[in-house]
Amino acid sequence: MDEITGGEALIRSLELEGVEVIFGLPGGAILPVYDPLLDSPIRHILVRHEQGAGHMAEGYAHVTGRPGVAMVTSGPGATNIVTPLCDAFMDSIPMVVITGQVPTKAIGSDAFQECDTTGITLSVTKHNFLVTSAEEIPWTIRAAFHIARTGRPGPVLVDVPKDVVDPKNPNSRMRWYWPDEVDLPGYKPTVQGHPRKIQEAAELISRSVRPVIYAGGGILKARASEALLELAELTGIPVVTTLMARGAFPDDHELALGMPGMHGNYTAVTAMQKCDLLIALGSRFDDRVTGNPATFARDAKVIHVDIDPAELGKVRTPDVPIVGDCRVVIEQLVEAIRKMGGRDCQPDRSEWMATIRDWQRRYPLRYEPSLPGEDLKPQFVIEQIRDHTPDDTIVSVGVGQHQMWASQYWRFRHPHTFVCSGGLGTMGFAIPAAIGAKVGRPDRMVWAIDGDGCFQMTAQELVTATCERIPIKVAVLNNAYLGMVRQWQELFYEERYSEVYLSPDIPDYVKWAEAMGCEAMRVETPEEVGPAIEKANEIDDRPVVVEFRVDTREKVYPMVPAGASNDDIILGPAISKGSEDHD
Ligand SMILES: Cc1ncc(C[n+]2csc(CCOP(=O)(O)OP(=O)(O)O)c2C)c(N)n1
Repeated sequence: MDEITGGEALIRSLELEGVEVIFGLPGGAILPVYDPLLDSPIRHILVRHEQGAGHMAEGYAHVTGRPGVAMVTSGPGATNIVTPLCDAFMDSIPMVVITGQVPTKAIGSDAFQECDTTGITLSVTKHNFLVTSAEEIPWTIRAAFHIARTGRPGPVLVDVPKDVVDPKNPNSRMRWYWPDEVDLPGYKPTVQGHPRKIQEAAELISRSVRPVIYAGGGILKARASEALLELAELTGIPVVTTLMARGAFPDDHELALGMPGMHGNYTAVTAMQKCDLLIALGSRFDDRVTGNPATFARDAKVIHVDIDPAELGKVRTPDVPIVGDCRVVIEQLVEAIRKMGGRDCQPDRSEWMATIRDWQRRYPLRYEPSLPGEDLKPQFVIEQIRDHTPDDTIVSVGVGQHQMWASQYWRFRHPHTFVCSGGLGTMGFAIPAAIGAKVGRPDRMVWAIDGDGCFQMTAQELVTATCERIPIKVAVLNNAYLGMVRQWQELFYEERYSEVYLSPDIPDYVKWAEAMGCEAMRVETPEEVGPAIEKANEIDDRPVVVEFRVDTREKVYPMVPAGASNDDIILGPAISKGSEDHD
């Protein structure tokens, strides 16, 4: 058995876990781990801010399904990554974060760059570890990856005091071993659905005349898109895909209803309100989806499938709760329904589908196109990017109006093509997440669609992208405002615009992007949009930033105001007008 240092053991453990890339930034406490990294085949991407490392790891995990890995130093390095940890926790993204810590003996002494990292991150990680000896390292890393990727995926943090990895310290010597498996008493995620519950669910489905499948992010996490398609087609039940599930079901499928929720389309929102059975698959009844829960889907019985038992009954008591992996449970359901006669055992739902088709016809998503000489419409820009890029392009977004328009106006045909901060709603997510996604899927085209406010939060990671030759494309929708906040002030604060105006010209986005090594363009008219996108698509040796000057006044519709009932959905002028045209 060879004797090695804790630092070497840590890197070797990551290699054995199949890690191909680490996003990070070194510092004093983590130096002894950065040193053996020089001798490892693992690629390291040096970020400009630790928040970037965390979101890159998330983007990587989102598109590959493998845990993203980030490594940072103690104190400020660790606190800078708390936001991505919380983001990953809320969106169930598998991630392993390694943080340096001051030497064991200095812990608790207010040492330089000490902070209580495990304390701070306790509530935003699925689990965290403070390593206390070098021997623990292989087991801890193995356990961290196991916890991050099994059950409900999530972020796991491993805090490593400097002495247990420092070659100059005798505490770091250890005999290398690699545990075959990790046994974690009390941690045994339930994967199979209970057969009796599966049967109950199958029977309920086969009795309902107005069912809707409410597909959540868990479908993507469980790699259950194919199973979902099979269930929907077998039963003929329409599917709504939440913000976190966009891409889990193809938008061009006849059973696709699109996104529900605060900015969902009328049909998706209303079908959920009026259904008699809600089949919730890996969805968490987020308040942005339910609106006021007391009035949400009043007549519906609920089947709720989730790998995390804590989700069942959290917001709405299900009639049939099923704990299990979404893919496995859906396959079980399909089998049970087939045994009962498959399509033949489903009741006649033609009236329900006719009602849905009528809503779709009367209330499609709609915006007023700009007249010649008017400012660009952000929705138009998104449609153009959509139409000028390959079908399987990965889109990442920030948070705000542009995020909602992207979800509404993109047409998703493939799973894992929409990378979005849904739970925490983190501005500054788009660019680092796009970088991580491109590292994970270098074969795919990756566009970040960002707001001008969000862009200013993490744009410096474009320096990372240039230096590392990661050719992402960025569309900045410059509306000169913190647009989503402006929208709320306009609708709910009598147009009293408090602290939401950003200058349209400062910074100069083109110059800024060029200074970071990117190709950059500014687009102001509809005619320029398509050619600029085509040009951006052709550049593959560095990142590209296209600034689109868009209409400041444009709002996201439909909208269910926060806390209101989904029955009170506001259509907005363009959609209302469109619906009258049909009458
Ligand atoms: C880190 C962070 N701070 C504040 C917010 C609150 N917030 C939500 S959307 C938004 C405005 C985003 O503006 P911009 O990036 O320009 O996008 P737009 O809405 O104009 O498309 C703000 C401030 C947030 N989500 N995240």
